[in-house]
Amino acid sequence: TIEAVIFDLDGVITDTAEYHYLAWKQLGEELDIPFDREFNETLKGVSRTDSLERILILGGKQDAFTAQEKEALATKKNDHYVTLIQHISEQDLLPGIIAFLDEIRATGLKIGMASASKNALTVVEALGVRHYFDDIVDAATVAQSKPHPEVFLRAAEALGVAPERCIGVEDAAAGITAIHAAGMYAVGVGPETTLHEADYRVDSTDLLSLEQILASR
Ligand code: B16
Ligand code: MG
Repeated sequence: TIEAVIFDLDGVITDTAEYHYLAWKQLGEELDIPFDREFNETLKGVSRTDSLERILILGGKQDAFTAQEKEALATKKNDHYVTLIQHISEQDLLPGIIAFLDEIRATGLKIGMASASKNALTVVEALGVRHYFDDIVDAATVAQSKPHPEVFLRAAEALGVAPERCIGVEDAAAGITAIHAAGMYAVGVGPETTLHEADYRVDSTDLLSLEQILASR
């Protein structure tokens, strides 16, 4: 029996990807490494340090900076990102998310979060949905990035629910891999092309229904 649903944040509850994109793009321009939205897709669900590394590799500059300089660059991106997310409100919730959270609550399941973002708590509070979550794992304390299962396993542990009794909801391919590696049932939100490994998939968040997910198992 399923006892908990664990959510990814960016791309499932809200679309912070656009703000991450704007912040990385500005840093990329300063470093003379321009990139487009298509490249930005490869940064979804990827941690801050790993995202910077991918951008530097794109520009052939992975060896141009010391570890300390890279840390300063990542901080610069984050400062800009934090400024951009100041404006987040309930308006930024993806369609159908409140109804889905209410349905899960009404069924008596626990709700957790497995986000790679160190800003997850700030974003969830700004969206006005903090009260739905029984626990939110601080990504700052997670060592391994998705596709590694660590963040999902930590989320299940925090809820006190065995991984095989959890459903994970993700929009990124690396996230689906992480959910499976954690031994959970994977629900994908997005196109078949990227999420073909999901156990159950919907095109968009407004189509998420716990009843249908449970029936698909
Ligand atoms: P931060 P998720 C991920 O969030 C984003 O998809 C990814 O683009 C971002 O780099 C990562 O969080 C880290 O975010 O810099 O705020 O710690 O999809 O795992 O909710
Ligand atoms: Mg995501």
